[in-house]
Amino acid sequence: MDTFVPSLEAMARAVIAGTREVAARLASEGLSARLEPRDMIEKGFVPGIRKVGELWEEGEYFLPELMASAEAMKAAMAVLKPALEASAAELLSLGRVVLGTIEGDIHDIGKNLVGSMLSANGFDVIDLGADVEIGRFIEAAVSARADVIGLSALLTTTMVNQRRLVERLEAEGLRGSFKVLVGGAPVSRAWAAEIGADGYGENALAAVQAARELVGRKDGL
Ligand code: B1M
Repeated sequence: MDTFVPSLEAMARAVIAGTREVAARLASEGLSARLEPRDMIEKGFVPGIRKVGELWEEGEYFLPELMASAEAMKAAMAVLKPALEASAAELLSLGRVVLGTIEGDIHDIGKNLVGSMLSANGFDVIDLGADVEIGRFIEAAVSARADVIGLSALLTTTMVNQRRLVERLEAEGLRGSFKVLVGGAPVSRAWAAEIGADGYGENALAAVQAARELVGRKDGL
């Protein structure tokens, strides 16, 4: 019997429609059909949630639709994450990243994607979740002897907390102990430079590339 191969467009549509069961089923059918988890995420589910953002900006979608779509995206990610991580299981750890969405900000879809991609590429990721207090990032980084602190921010009102974390590291004499990687929709390379962060990732793959460079630099390579 032929294996059913779900389309990337159907994945995007499931997120736009906010149907979590359909999104999870398509992800699982995609795995059975040996589609690459990375392709399903980047070419299927992510374009869906981006479209949702446009519909929200155009006033077509309201908070309930936004939340349903976010849940559908998460349901698909929950199915795909183990497969992404399994492909990294044989890699030696490249370094340890303490990751989270910054204080005041509950958006976690992009952060989760960054975490999954980092894990899939051989980083040890300690995910603190969303709306994480600045002090908690620092405590976790110290106790885990992290190489990188990764900060996601989706709001113009919360990206300023990325700067506060860098300042706090300086005040506590810890600035040299960790590399700070920042990202999120309102964040730019210019912002990263302005606040004295060490790295910036425009998307999840760029975050992996930046983290690699940061770990390499730290070892003096
Ligand atoms: Co919110 N929201 N939201 N929201 N939401 C945005 C961000 C917004 C741009 C929508 C808009 O108005 N156009 C807007 C922010 C405006 C601004 O600040 N300029 C907004 C707003 C206003 C709000 C509320 C204030 C709404 C309200 O309550 N009135 C509220 C905030 C609550 C809070 O945080 N305190 C809110 C709430 C929500 C939901 C809960 C409904 C839901 C989040 C669910 C969840 O995450 N669990 C939600 C959603 C889904 C969005 C949009 C539609 C989509 C965000 C998303 O998941 N994108 C968003 C509109 C948009 O972005 N166009 C919007 C997909 C994701 C894969 O992309 O997160 O950008 P992204 O991550 C990318 C890159 O940015 C990068 O890599 C990722 C993968 O490619 N990246 C990193 C991210 N983190 C990184 C870290 C790195 C490196 C790269 O290094 C560590």
